[in-house]
Amino acid sequence: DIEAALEEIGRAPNLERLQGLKVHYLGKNGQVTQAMKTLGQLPPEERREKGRVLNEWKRALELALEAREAQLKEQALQAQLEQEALDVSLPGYAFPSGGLHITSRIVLELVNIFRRLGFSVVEGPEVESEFFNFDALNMPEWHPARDMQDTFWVEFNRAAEEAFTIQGPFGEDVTGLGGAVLRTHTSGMQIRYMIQHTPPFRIVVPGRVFRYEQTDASHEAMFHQLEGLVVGPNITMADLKGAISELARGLFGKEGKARFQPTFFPFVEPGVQFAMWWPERQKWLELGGAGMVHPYLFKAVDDYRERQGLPRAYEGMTGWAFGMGVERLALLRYGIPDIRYFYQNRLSFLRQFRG
Ligand code: FA5
Repeated sequence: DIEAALEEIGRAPNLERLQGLKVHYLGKNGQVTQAMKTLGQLPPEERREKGRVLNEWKRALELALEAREAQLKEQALQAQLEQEALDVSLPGYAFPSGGLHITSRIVLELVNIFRRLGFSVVEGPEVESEFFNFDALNMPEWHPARDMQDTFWVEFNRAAEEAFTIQGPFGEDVTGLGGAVLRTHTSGMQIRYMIQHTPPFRIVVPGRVFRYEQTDASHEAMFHQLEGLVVGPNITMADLKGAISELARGLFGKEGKARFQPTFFPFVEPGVQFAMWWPERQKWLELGGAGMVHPYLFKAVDDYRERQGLPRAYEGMTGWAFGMGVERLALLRYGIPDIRYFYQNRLSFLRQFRG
């Protein structure tokens, strides 16, 4: 009964049921399909007449199925739209989001100032050979200046950590060059970089350093430094003053300026400590040490290069270097009362400096 079939299709409550009806009438074993298969057994007259009717039914059923399917889909869409309607007046959810640590932000700020001045940014290892951290920087074992940097010594359990080696600038094993330390400053990278490159160049080296300190409000056992190194044929102390002054302006605006006072580090001659003028508070901030690269370093670097089969590259060169405390700058600039807040990971502190 075609009328009943069409009506049933028109009332199909959902797509699943509609699919069932489609199979029932038009599927491989469906009623219409089956009926068409029997046509062959009829006499020609009847066959033509019945064939025409069956084809009409088939077409009618197909149209009805299509129409109902479109209807059902439209209904489903409407229902979905209603359900998912967006109430734009509802307050939103606050998603917890992370932020950069205050140290990372200051490091990025510093590094970006130097990038604008044409410096490259490089990093070095935190577990360092005694040779790069001290000896090559003109601080032999007996040198009193080693006391300035109370040191964490690292002892390898050779049996358990056979695989651990300290690698030199070319990946060579330098574990044998004295003991191993947690680097006490980023200055060791001066040596590593010079061995690996030929002047002229300008680099800054941000990094974590470690000292066996009695901690207090301005001293941590782990903190960060930014090292700078410029080497070339005619580099002078005036260039150093210029770069540090530019850093001061980058940090504190055009009223920023720098002050040098003589001091001693074994790896520079002459050596200075430098401070920056903080216009807002009208005071000087002591930030780090600097000076002209000591000729001893050039010699140590060239000797090392020669041992590696490389030509000497530093005769006739001059250069300057500086090293500054990253947390120290943050302490002063933000008026943070105690450096130990930095790494206690208290959110109440960290959130105040979220970037
Ligand atoms: C040095 O470490 C030298 N390598 C700096 C240098 C580099 C001089 C290149 C000349 C040429 P010093 O020990 O003074 O120097 O440390 C540099 C800065 O690190 C200090 O000015 C201070 O800002 C910071 N600093 C030192 N000790 C600590 C500490 N325990 N906690 C936090 N910051 C520190």
